[in-house]
Amino acid sequence: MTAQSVKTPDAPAPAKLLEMHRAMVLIRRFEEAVRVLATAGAVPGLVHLCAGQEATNVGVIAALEPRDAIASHHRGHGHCLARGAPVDGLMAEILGKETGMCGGRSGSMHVIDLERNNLGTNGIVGGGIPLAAGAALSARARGSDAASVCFFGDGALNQGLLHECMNMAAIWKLAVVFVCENNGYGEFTAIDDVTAGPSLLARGEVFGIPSSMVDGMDVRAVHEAARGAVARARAGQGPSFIICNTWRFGGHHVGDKQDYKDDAEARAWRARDPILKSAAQLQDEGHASEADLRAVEHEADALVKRAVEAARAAPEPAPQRLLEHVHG
Ligand SMILES: Cc1ncc(C[n+]2csc(CCOP(=O)(O)OP(=O)(O)O)c2C)c(N)n1
Repeated sequence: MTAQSVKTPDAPAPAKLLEMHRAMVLIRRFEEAVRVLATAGAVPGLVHLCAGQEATNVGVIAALEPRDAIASHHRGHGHCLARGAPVDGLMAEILGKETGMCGGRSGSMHVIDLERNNLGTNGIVGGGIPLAAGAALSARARGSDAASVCFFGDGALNQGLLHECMNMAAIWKLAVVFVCENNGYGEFTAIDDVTAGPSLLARGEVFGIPSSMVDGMDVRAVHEAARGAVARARAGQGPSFIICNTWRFGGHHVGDKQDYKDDAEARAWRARDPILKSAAQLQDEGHASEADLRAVEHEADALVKRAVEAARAAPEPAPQRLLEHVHG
């Protein structure tokens, strides 16, 4: 079977499009609440928000089955939510509370949700890449057709880990989808200032990995690319590389003043808000009325409000239990 002969599954039905929209709205509202909490000093440590990047989170994860694995990065709340993490548990985890998904031990950057095959958010740039490659190798050994996805930022394009894992995944035809969420910056530095070579896609092409670039502000475009890549992975055709061009609406972390960003460019990206685009498409196509879309927002607001209240009221892990789960 050639790489071209795997058919991309059919386009999503209206119910799925609405589900993807709902997931993006939930992420946006969740991140806004985290921003407010972090600004008020309620979140221990640095927190990196993914508002603006919802289409890349949701478009890819909506192409997966429960048996597939994901590995996220430091800007990973959206991946967790898109994968079905409980809103209450995630919020409490970010606030370091005992009721959090990981008992308040992981915080924002190391949330692990094995129940949903989420190998975790990750504070190491590129750290999720070998985890996803390992999950694909494990699936092969178990005779499963499960695929795995690693998400990473453009900053990871220059990490040795990526190149090593791409090479190995290509040689062994591992069922991995490498997803770069290219938001143009690594911390406070524009990607063009630190990235050599004529083309970002060449990072995958040099290993013979089918590589494509999509509009990361368009959930449907991302979803289509991901469906194709997952289909290839399941068919035993090996890895794919997708670069989603996107934009983080906020700073590198909450509190970053973003002096390094050009205002006009930021405005232009904001005008391409993936949620506004999805809402307009759903309305134009008659899949959702304005009232339906409003209801989606209210539902997200209610979930997030409840999660914030519960997380704020929850206890911190008791000091005498802090050494639980520590191995060594
Ligand atoms: C191996 C490693 N090097 C450096 C850092 C410090 N660091 C944290 S986030 C970051 C930038 C990452 O940029 P990118 O991958 O583009 O993701 P973005 O923050 O833009 O989403 C850096 C350098 C780190 N956490 N891990």
